[in-house]
Amino acid sequence: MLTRLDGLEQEAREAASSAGDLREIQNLRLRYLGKKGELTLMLRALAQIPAAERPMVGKRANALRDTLEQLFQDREAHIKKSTAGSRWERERIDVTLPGYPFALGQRHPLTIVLDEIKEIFIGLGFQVATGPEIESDYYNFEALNIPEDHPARDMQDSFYFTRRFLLRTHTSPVQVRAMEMQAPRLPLRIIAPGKVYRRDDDATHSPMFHQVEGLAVDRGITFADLKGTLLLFAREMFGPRQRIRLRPSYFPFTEPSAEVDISCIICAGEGCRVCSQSGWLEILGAGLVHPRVLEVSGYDPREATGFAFGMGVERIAMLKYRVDDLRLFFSGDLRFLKQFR
Ligand code: 2NL
Repeated sequence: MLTRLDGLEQEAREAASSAGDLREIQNLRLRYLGKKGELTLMLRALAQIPAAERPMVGKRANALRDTLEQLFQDREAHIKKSTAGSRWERERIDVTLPGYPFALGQRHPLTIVLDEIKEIFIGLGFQVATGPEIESDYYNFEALNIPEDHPARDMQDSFYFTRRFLLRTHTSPVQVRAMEMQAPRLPLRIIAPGKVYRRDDDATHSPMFHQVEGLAVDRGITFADLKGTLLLFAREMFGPRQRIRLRPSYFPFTEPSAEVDISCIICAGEGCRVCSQSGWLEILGAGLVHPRVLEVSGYDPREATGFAFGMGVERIAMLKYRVDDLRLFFSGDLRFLKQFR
C-alpha cells in the first residue's frame, strides 16, 4: 500500500507540472481527489488492511491528500500568474467577425457641381487656376475695363477693406493675373473656380457665392470657338440633347458680349414654370475678350484674340438638383446635405 502511495505521488507530481491550463488542473483534482478519485478510493480501502498497519499507512495517505491539494493549488496559482499580464492569452479574438460599420461623409452639392464643371473643361484642355479672395481694385475692376463710375465699384455693392482692397466680386482677377504671368506666350486656356462676394442677401442672392470663369487666348480665336466650347459644356453637363442660344448683351470686359441660355432641363423647351414658359434657361455670360483687357495684361490684340465666359455655380446646382432656395446650400442642414452623392 505504501509503495502504491509513493507511485501515486510521483505520477501526480509529473502530471501537475505538465498541466498547461486551469482545466487540466481541474481534471487532475477529479482524478486523484474526487469522489471516485484514485487517492479517495485508497483512503476508503484503509478499512481492509490489518489493524496494526492502519495508523501508519493512514497517516501517510492523509498527508498525501494534503500534499496533492497543495500541489494543485500551487500549480493553479502559477498558471494564473503566467497568463495574467497577457491580453493575447486572456482574450480570444475572432478575426472572422464582421467589422464595425464605417460612417462615410459625402461632398457638398456645390462641390459636386464644381468638380463636374472642372472635369469637363480639363477634358477640353483648360487648366484650373486659383487666386486670392481679397483683391485690389486694379485686378478686380481696372484691368477689366470696368469704368470708375460703374455701380459694382460702389461701396453699396461690394465689400471693401480700404479704398484699394475689397473681396473679389468675380474670379476674373485670377484670369488677369494668369494673363500677366504668361503673356505674350500663347495659347492660354484656364478656368477660375472659386468664391466671390457681393452685397446681396435674399432667397436668390447670397453675399458669398461660387463662380467659374473661363478664358482662352490664342491666335485666331473666334466667336465660333466660344459657341462650340459652350455647346460641348452644356451637353456634358446636362445631357447630349441640349441646345444653346446666345442673345446679345453687354459686359465692359468683352466685345461682343452675349447671354447664353440652355434649353430648359425640365421641359426640354416646351415651356414650363421653371423657364417661365420660354423654354430657355440663362446660365452663362460670355464674349470675346475686349482688346483693352488683352492689352493691359501683356498681349498684343492684333496678334491674339480670346473668348471668356462666367457662370454661377449655385444657379447650376439649383437647376440640376431642383433646389428652390439658395440658402439651403449654406444652412449646414444635414437633412438637406445628405441627399447628394
Ligand atoms: C456672368 C458673366 C462673364 C467674363 C465673365 C472675363 C474675364 C476676363 C476677360 C474677359 Cl479676364 N471676360 N469674364 C466674360 C463674360 C461674362 O461672366 O454672368 N457671370 C456669372
